[in-house]
Amino acid sequence: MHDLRSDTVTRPTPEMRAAMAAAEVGDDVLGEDPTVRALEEQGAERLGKQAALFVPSGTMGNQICLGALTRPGDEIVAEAESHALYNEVGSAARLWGCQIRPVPGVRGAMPVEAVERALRGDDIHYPRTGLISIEQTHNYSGGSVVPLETVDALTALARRRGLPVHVDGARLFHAEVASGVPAARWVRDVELTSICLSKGLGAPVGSLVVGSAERIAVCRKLRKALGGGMRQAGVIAAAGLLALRDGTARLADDHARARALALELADLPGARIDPAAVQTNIVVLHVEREAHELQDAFARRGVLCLALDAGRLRFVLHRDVGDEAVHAVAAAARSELS
Ligand code: TLP
Repeated sequence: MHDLRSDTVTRPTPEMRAAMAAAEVGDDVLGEDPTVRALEEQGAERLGKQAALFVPSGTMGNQICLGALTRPGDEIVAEAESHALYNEVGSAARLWGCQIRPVPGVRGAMPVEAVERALRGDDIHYPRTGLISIEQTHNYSGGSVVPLETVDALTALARRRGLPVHVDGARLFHAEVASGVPAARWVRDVELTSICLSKGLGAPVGSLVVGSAERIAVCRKLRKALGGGMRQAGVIAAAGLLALRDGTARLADDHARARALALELADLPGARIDPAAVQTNIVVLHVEREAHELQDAFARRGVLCLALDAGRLRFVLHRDVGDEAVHAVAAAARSELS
C-alpha cells in the first residue's frame, strides 16, 4: 500500500526511536522535563520568538492560540476552508464561545480587502472581531503558500485595527522550503503560531505553540485546562527535537514529487488540476466521479488517498513514500479516470 492520505502517517525513524528510549525526562507540568524544555527553546529560536509550548496535537495548538487571543462572543476571521473552521470539531465555539467568519481565499490567501470588509464595526448587533487567523501552508487549497505580501498586508491591517494574528503553521516549514524565506520571517508580526512536528517533519506526536513569553504563559495555563499537561513528555519530545533539526532538509523532495505527480495527473479526462498551483507537498485533484467512490477504487489498486469532499481527492507526499508511490498513483488514476 502507498499511503498518501496525509503526512501525519509517517512512522518514527530508528534514530527517533533510539532518542526516545534514551531521553532524559522529568515532570513537565512542574517544568522539570529537560528534553521538553530543549524542544521548546529550540522551537522558539527557530521562529524568532521568546518562548514555546509543547502540545500533543496541531488541533490543541490552534485551539490554545484561539483561546489565548480572544474572549467569549468574539468573531475570528479565517479562510473559508481553514482547518480551524473545517476540521476542529467546532472547537472555537465549544471551547471559547467564538464564531468563525469565513473569508474565501485565492489559493488559501484571504484578500486583504475582503478581510478588511469582514472586520466588524461597532453596530450594536455585531460581535466583536477578536482575531485574524492565517493557515500557512493552506491545506485544502493544495498546500499553497500564502504569499509574504499577503501575510504582511494582513498583519499591517490587524495592527491598524488593534487585532492580534494567529498563524496555523502546521506546515510552516514547507512554506520556508518552497519560498526560501525563513520561518521566523513568515511569522515576524504574528502574536501566536502553532507548528506541527508530526506532519512533514516526521515526529510521531506533537506540536509547538510559539510567541512572546507572556502569551506562552497564558497558553501554558490553557493547555493544563484542556488536559494537555503531559508528565514525562520528554519521551516524545526527543523525537520532536530530531524532527525540528532534520525534518526540513528533505521537504524539497516531497515538493518535487508533488509537482511530478501533478504533471502526471494534469491531462487525464474526468479530472482537473493546475500543476503550477502545486507549491509544496499536497496535491488536490478535482474529479468528476464521486470522490469517496474513487478513494475506494484507488485503495483497491494499492493507493490510499483522501476524499476532501464529493469532488476532490487529496494526495500528500511525505518521508515514507517515494517515487514508486507517484508512479502507483499515476497508474491508478489512468485506470480509474480514463
Ligand atoms: N490536518 C489533517 C486532517 O485533520 C485534515 C491532515 O491530514 O492534513 N492545521 C492544519 C493546517 C492541518 O492540516 C492539521 C491536520 C491540523 C492543523 C491539526 O493537526 P493534528 O492532526 O495534529 O491535530
